[in-house]
Amino acid sequence: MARNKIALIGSGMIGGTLAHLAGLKELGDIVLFDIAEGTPQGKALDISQSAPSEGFDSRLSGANDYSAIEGADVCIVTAGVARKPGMSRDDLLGINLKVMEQVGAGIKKYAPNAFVICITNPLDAMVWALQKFSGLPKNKVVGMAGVLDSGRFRHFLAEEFNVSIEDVTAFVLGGHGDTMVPLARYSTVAGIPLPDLVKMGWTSKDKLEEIIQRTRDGGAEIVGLLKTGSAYYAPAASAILMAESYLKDKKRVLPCAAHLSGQYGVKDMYVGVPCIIGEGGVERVIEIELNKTEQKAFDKSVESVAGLCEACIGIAPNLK
Ligand code: A3D
Repeated sequence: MARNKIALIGSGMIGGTLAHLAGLKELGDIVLFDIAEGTPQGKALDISQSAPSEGFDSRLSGANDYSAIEGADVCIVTAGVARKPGMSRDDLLGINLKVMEQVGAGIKKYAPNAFVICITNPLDAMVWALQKFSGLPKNKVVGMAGVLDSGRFRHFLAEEFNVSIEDVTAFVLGGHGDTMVPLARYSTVAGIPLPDLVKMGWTSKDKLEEIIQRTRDGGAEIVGLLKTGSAYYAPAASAILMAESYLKDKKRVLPCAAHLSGQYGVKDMYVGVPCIIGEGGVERVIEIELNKTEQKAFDKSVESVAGLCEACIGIAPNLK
């Protein structure tokens, strides 16, 4: 049986971490691609040399030519520029849109049957542009953000309640970061919703608000600490979870930036919603009923994503 092939487009901080995790989990053979000469080759060699200690048999290689990704089952895209202190995700739009055009052409030519996970920021607009540039089916192109945002939320909640991270679930909707919509009533500790935990005196409403705001600002907090780049361990782990669900047809229910064609009243945009990820890619978008406050926050988030897509069309009119 042939091994799966995983192509990592962009071999920077997240790309390298993705390669390491994909190797550790033996998800398949791994190709690192980048325009920077030597970077993907160097990382592939370094990680290959960790295999004897870790005991994995994935084959890793690095390349500067798109032909190396030929026949990939999964492509994870991190190519582009990351945030520096003081930059918003949206500041990256112009530069990274051009990168998505090249990446989309490369995937279209060499890996048209792949499941594509985009991580490049500003996420919701870049994944939308990448689907259009690549021409791949909409259910096979998805953005990673919700798994990371909900992961951050879960981490802060587990700390607040002093319980295992495994027993904390979190539900987030909407765009990545600032306009993320956490749904407290669907976020739980072992099935007990957060509003009930407030009633039970486990935390206060104010503290919960503080945690939600810290989750929204989670990326900026790390950018501020690192000073030279943005988060990479948790973003990589989040995308690997999505890739694994596809490759193993696990049908995990994960919050992803998925293409909406009417769900939640949104048409032809990528927004964070709960999805089932299996062998068919995004097999189902789960539509839940929102209350008034949640709907308002979701609409605001959609509005901000729409603004980014408009800005993309301003730069690349062929996206329309
Ligand atoms: P970084 O370490 O700079 O890696 C980016 C890599 O892309 C570099 O190695 C570049 O050489 C390469 N690159 C640049 N242009 C091209 C091109 N045209 N073709 C191929 N490769 C190219 O960044 P990173 O790995 O830390 O972050 C990558 C992206 O992920 C950035 O846009 C971040 O903003 C984004 N990011 C998203 C999240 C989400 O949750 C959505 C979280 C963290 C980072």
